[in-house]
Amino acid sequence: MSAPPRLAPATVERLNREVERPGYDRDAQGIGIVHLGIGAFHRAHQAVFTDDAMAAGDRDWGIAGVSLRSAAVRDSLVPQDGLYLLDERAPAGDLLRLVGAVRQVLVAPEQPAELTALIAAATTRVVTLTVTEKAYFRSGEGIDLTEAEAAGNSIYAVLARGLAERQAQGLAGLSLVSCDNLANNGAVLARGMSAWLEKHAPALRRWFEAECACPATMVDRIVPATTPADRDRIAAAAGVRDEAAVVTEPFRQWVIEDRFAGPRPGWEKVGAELVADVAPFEAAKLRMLNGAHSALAYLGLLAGHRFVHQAIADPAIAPVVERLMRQEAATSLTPAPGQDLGAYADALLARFGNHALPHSLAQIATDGSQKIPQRWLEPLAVNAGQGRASPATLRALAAFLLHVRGDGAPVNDPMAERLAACWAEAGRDGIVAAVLGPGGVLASDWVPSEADRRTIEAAMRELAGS
Ligand code: CS2
Repeated sequence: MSAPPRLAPATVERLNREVERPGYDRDAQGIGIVHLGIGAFHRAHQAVFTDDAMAAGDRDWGIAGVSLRSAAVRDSLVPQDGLYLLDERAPAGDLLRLVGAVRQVLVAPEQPAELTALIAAATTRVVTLTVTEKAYFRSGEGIDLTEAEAAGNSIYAVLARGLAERQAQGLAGLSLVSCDNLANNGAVLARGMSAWLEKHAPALRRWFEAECACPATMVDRIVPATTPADRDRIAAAAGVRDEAAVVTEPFRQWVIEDRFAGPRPGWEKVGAELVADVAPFEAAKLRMLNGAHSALAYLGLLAGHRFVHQAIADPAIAPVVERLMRQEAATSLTPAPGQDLGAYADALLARFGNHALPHSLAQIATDGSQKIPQRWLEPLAVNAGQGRASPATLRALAAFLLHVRGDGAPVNDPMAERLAACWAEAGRDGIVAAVLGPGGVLASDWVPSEADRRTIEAAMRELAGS
């Protein structure tokens, strides 16, 4: 049998019949959204909601996707004219669909002028972002301008160039929609943008604050990195070869603050929830889902597991993760009316157990220093303030500290060197204070008590087997 042809508009007719197709005339749609950070998560989440919104009748919300650094996604998507397959994997079977929403892909360092022109186009009304936690350069309540400036194509520099052009042309402002896993992601982006503009273009800062909006969002869909084996399996099932295919779970959720600067796709017609206040949903997701994920990652890697579904099946790990979700994360939250945190924990456990979707623990363990503050340290501070112990979260912290010492998988973290230096200087007796104490690398509102320090040290001894 000959190899399947490469996915492209001309080969769409070769797709097997069961693959779902975009329910709209793709060639008739203009671009309305610029997306920064066109990785797998965006392609499995916001692009799918937008694809559905266009199928439901909304027009001209095609997406121009931007990579801030690497050319890999552009190189896989452009030969396919932006088309890719989404493989929704469940124990009961797979659902394959072709997504048509992405119309253009750019690499920021290679095409700065085109990127500015796209952000400044009159037809662009929304910019969405999935750039990961570290790309915001958070520092306390603000941003670290020096670090952001050193980064070259930071989100702030890229957006500022496009916004300046819009202002110069007398165009309307934009809605800038952060879809990263940060508490108050809209406010983080707005504050960072204001700080950047205050230094680099003060008049543009006033225009930005008056004309643009940064709604907060909670995004949720588990999207493991696509593997070569996934691409082979999808080619066999679809009948065409897709170098940009994405694998995910059936579940998806998007809660969006209903505060836009102008028009937006009708995402609420296709399952998104437009609400006045995202905070209770964002906090529950960060502390329960992502908090449990990070605990599974560090405890699981130390125990020799590779995937989430294996770690959650380990009788030494599952009770810790359940306790973290139900008795530590959930107790730190103030649920919105109707928000059932017990049912949420049940649903999360079922999603973690999806063995049809192997989700690498090493992927989740990446950038822990950027994730742990909102996932673990904020709930620890709330619980400590209310006199509640958090032994499961402390055990997870012990596993994180061992991980950054190098006990398990390779450490992939912008603070890896600083954390390794803490271990070298402080050793096991001083590591808790050096990382988590006042002035420590991850200093936060939560200051470990003496009892917390002893609990973490005992857990480290136990987990390291010494
Ligand atoms: C994960 C998230 O890699 C991680 O840190 O916890 O990417 C998680 O899979 C998503 O937030 C789920 O919506």
